[in-house]
Amino acid sequence: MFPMPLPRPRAFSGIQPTADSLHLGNYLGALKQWVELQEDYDCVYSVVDLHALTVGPSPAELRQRVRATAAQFLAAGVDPARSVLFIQSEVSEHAQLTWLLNCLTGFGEAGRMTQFKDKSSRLGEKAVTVGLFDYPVLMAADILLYDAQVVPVGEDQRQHLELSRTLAARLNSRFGPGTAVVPEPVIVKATAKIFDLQDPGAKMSKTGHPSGIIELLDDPKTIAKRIKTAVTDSGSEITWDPSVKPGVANLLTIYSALTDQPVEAIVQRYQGKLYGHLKVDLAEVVVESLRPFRERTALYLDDPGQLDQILDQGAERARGIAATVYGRIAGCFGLGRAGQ
Ligand code: AQP
Repeated sequence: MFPMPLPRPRAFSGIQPTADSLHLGNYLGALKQWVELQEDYDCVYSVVDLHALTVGPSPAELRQRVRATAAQFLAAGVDPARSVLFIQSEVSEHAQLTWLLNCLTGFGEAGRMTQFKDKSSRLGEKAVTVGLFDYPVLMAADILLYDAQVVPVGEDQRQHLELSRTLAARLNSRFGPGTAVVPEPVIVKATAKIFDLQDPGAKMSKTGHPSGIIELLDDPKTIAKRIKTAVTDSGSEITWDPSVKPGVANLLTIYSALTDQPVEAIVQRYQGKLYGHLKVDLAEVVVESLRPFRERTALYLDDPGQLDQILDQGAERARGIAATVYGRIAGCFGLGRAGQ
């Protein structure tokens, strides 16, 4: 007799299909950790298309981006044999649990989310929807629905994750321990925030200015141009000093994360050299790191049958977990005639 393997702890995360290509911030801040966590966790990863509706994409655009985002997860190394990969809207419990959590979330509590404040001030009052306001509650539902112990995200999601933790704790205090699992963030400090190449004070973002972003599916010429025209700082010496030289620090962070070399070793190698040297070499590093990624993404997109099969299987596995957890939580609220 072989001993039964212990169940592995669960990880959950998602990325919105809000662009044709993910960017280097999404990769280094989140996806890279997703792939590594597969070694030790039971991972559930989602293309969170319901979240993407908060920015009003056209139906054709959304459909295309959902497929492209799933293909990029696979190309980055999400392994469907080990992890659940699915599309959020194909599991109806996400919307159902959101409603239950809405009824536990204070209006003021949701209104304090800085990402909502930033996005709503950019969009203007007329374009802001209740959906955008409710985004963090939907995110809490995503996480709690899988009893996730850990959630790998970038720094920008820390506050949203704190709300998920608060809501899980509230469920437990109202209905008893074990109603929900309180999730922990996994935020890798070094790459928690990759900055815009033209504005090193702002995070690299899908909705940022194109010249400040490196898209994972960009062609080599565009990548090289973006890096060579990245804003650097006064002076010419290559040193690690994020507060005085945020532009150079951002380039060093990217270099270090993609080559798995410590920043200090890179700085040491560029003693006496100019920013231009660093940019030329970094352009090469990024182009060569992303080349296989781009090729693998194209293979998945060229075989829609295979992609559909992976997503169908993922949805089925996700539904199995979500239905059980939703049933448990909904019953606590008094929903369902069979409960006590
Ligand atoms: N610049 C970044 N540095 C590190 N991590 C980042 N993430 C996003 N930008 C950076 C992480 O990527 C994951 C996916 O994000 P998302 O698509 O769900 O939403 P987002 O955080 O709003 O990402 P974007 O790309 O910046 O989109 P927009 O422009 O729509 O706001 C998350 O884990 C996030 O932390």
